[in-house]
Amino acid sequence: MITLAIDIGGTKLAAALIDSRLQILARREIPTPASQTADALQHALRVLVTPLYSEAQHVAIASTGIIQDGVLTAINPSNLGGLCHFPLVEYLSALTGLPCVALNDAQAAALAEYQQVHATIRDMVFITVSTGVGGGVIQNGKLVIGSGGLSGHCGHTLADPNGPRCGCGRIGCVEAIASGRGIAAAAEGELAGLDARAIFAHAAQGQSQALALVDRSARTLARLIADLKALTDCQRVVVGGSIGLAEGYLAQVQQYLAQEPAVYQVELFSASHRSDAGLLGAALWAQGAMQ
Ligand code: ADP
Ligand code: BMX
Ligand code: ZN
Repeated sequence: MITLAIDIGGTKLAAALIDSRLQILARREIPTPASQTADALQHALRVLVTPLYSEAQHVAIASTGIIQDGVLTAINPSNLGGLCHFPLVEYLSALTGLPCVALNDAQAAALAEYQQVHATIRDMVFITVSTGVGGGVIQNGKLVIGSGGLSGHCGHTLADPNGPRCGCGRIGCVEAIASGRGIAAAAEGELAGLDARAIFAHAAQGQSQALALVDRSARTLARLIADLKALTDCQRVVVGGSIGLAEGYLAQVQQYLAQEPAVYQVELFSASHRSDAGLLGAALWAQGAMQ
């Protein structure tokens, strides 16, 4: 059984053919279109999956946004160029003629990462620090999705009541500060207009504003992790996304977490599947291995 797995993020769209042993047989990636229109996303998805889907027997989608009944509803539409709503399953099943399932990207990544841990770990949280900040919670060995699909959306918990307004409408969300977009939005002067990847490159060169922006993200993430420990009693937190995986970032988060009282300490790990966690988690979800 071959799965066509698709990962829809705010910055990139990835697709892969994955076999029942969770081996990736082929993989493609293109940028996410920065357009408010569903047409632009439809076109990009068509370009992405057309070379792959004839080899697959079903489709599994991990996508940014709240995913319910196969439909994407953005909690932060600005991460998708203003797009609020997209019927993922309807569009991709019509395009490919294959059965199709969908879940949130961070929830999917949590499933894939949880499969890697020892059975003594029953409670785990996955956090992606990427275009946004997303999360997936495993409690008592099971992924928690919630009746509305909102469970784990920890990027929209409060980091700073005096902070910037988040695209979700709240003031001072973790995402507005710690995410790639949050880092880029706070850049001024010579860093203004750069994306987070470029800001990390400046930080690696020792540029002081860039170092401060990365530091602010890492400190905010550490506080979020302490909150998540208090909420879920997680035994492990796994961090992914291009920012979460960036050189030195998790070590910085760890340093800030170490400053919190002992009860908030939890083991931190980088996503073992790196940027494939969402794709593999979607495939696992579709194959029913964890349901
Ligand atoms: P998506 O949000 O589409 O899942 P990513 O996980 O790649 O995609 O996250 C995209 C964000 O990560 C963007 O803000 C981008 O600028 C930033 N980014 C990409 N590569 C790096 C890198 N090597 N170091 C730091 N930030 C990066
Ligand atoms: C946002 C939200 C989450 C998502 C998270 C990470 C939207 C469109 N997305 O908080 O559902 O899990 O970003 O998404 O509202 P990514 O695009 O950074 O991977
Ligand atoms: Zn928010």
